[in-house]
Amino acid sequence: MLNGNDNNNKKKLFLEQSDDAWQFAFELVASSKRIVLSTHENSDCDGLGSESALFQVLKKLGKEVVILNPTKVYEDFYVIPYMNLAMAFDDSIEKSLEILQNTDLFILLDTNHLSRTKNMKPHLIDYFRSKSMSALCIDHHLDPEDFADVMVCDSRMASTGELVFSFIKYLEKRYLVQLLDKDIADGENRIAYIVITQDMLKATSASIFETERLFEYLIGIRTVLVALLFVQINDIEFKLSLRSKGDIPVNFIAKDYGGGGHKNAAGCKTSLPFQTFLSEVLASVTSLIN
Ligand SMILES: [Mn+2]
Repeated sequence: MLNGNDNNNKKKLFLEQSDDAWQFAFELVASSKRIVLSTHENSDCDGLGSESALFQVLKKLGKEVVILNPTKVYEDFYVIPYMNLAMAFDDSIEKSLEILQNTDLFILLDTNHLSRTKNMKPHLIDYFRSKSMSALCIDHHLDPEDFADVMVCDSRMASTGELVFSFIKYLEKRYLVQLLDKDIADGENRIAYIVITQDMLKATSASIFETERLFEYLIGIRTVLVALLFVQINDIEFKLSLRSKGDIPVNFIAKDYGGGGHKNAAGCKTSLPFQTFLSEVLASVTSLIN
């Protein structure tokens, strides 16, 4: 639900989460390089857990991310990953201001009132006014104050963590769609493939194991009959995983390269030049489904 109640119509306040809401939030993230995550003073598990999750995802997307809270994280919360890296504004005001000056996007979690950012508040207002940084607020409390460019404040949710989880799922989908736009292979979108290089794995600190999850999205596309995932495993070798729907026996293609598997799920490895391998496999899959 969109309540465009700002004069310049630029601020978006959503009182219920939706793809529409997350799309605006995604656009803020996509156009920002340096991001600060924050939550309310005397932070709790919901705010800190939300920071921890977003910190990890945004880092993987290549962003420079700093967790900067109004007050110190209580040491018992250091069990939440990366909370030992959290800075407290009150403990290092000069350094904090230096960071905020160079921030593109400020994400406030688990509160929808700037007064809960305590001593950071007047500085934040200045930065928002001068448009030196954008703001995104994700929260689940009632009566949001309309201060951020995009606010997703869904009070139906029991926690901010749930909202952050939905947002991360949305980010995953959006970033994958960007890949797919380039890589859907045949005119009728019956074959979809993704190529993951060593450089991509390094840039995102992702493991080969994590790439397997991409299949869910590829084979989940309505028109796709065969999904292929090419992963570069070292300087000379590529691994190919294949999935298919219905009666399409992709294990026959894997067999051609010394691999194997089941009718609907198979795999193989090759040290052929990648472009040769790709063309051969696409030709084989095309003849298999025709
Ligand atoms: Mn909460």
